[in-house]
Amino acid sequence: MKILDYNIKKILDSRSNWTIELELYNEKNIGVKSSVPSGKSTGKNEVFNLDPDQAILKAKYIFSKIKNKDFKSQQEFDHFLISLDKTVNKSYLGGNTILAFSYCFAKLNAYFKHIELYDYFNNLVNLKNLKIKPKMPYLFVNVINGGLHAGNNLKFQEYLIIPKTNDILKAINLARILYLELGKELKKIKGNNAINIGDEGGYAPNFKNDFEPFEIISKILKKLNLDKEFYFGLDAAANSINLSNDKLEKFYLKLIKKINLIYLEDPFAEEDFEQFKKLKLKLKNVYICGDDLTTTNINSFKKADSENSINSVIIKPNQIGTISETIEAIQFAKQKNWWIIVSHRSGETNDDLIADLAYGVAANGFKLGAPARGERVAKYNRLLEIANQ
Ligand code: 2PG
Ligand code: MG
Repeated sequence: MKILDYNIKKILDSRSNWTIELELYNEKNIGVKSSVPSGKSTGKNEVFNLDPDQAILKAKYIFSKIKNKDFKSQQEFDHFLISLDKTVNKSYLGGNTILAFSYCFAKLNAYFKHIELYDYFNNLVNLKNLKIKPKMPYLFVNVINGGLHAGNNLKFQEYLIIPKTNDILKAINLARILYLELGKELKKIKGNNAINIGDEGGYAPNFKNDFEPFEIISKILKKLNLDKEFYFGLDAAANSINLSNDKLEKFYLKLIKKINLIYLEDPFAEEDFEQFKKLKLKLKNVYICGDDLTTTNINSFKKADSENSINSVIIKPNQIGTISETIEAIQFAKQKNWWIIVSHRSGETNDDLIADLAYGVAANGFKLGAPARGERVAKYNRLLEIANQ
């Protein structure tokens, strides 16, 4: 497939920061569009993103190098971009610029092949010894925001509810029922301001302590007779928390006695592979997940594997900058039998590509924010569209 033309412009993301939106056209003048998100609690090994004005200049350069070239595969295209950049963290062309091209190439190539984007990802992820069929993930729904994503007193970043079904219509319905009831309850017990929301659409009032959000949620679920329908998860994002490992661990152990917590993301600081391992050995029934620890980077995945630190991993394409490297990381994780959680970023756009990724690679989970706000709902609605086909 040959690239014939491009167009790039600045658009707003969900935090009112500028980001980039790229259009790419092939030789048949078919065009696709992609935009890139951005994180706030970022891992130190993530790719480097350029300021959007600079990214636009670099896009012009990239286009001059790819124009009329015939690319046979996603890998060939992505590796060409990586070879143009030449840096370890994609700082010359910008992780964001490269990702926008990689996303567009995937959409264009799927279109060119007359297949759905999720099937395109499914073809990429399958290997001789790895046969995966597309499958709906469990939804990891953020209903209360804290940490860097909110202006409240919660230390921990994301209080997650996980409907126990991957029937997507049922899962979304359970999520929205809880979300709406939680809003009413918070307003009742904490006043009108309690339903102000954080970056990912979760409510963000002050709480008595860091357990209270789950206590309130559990109470509501009991009242609705839905307490058997959900698991719970927490993205601690501990890198941004000023607490000793001892205190963090005590909190997690106490929390597990109170609720059915099956998922714990970034429980310790981003380089503490050893501490992750200790907790994983202690908590046999909890998925201990790396995010800032592993940054969708296969080298960090290998380190986490050799140190026995995790049994679950977050996948965010914009941590690493290309589809091909994202797929490589997923393949590694699948071969280790880790739980794979495809995830949005806290600063999002309406691009719904990651929904196709989550379904196409049969991710175990999909972390996609609250079932409210356009940039989050775009991903929920894409899953509904896929389910309806
Ligand atoms: C996380 C993410 C997304 P950010 O820590 O998992 O929820 O936050 O995009 O700010 O890194
Ligand atoms: Mg995280």
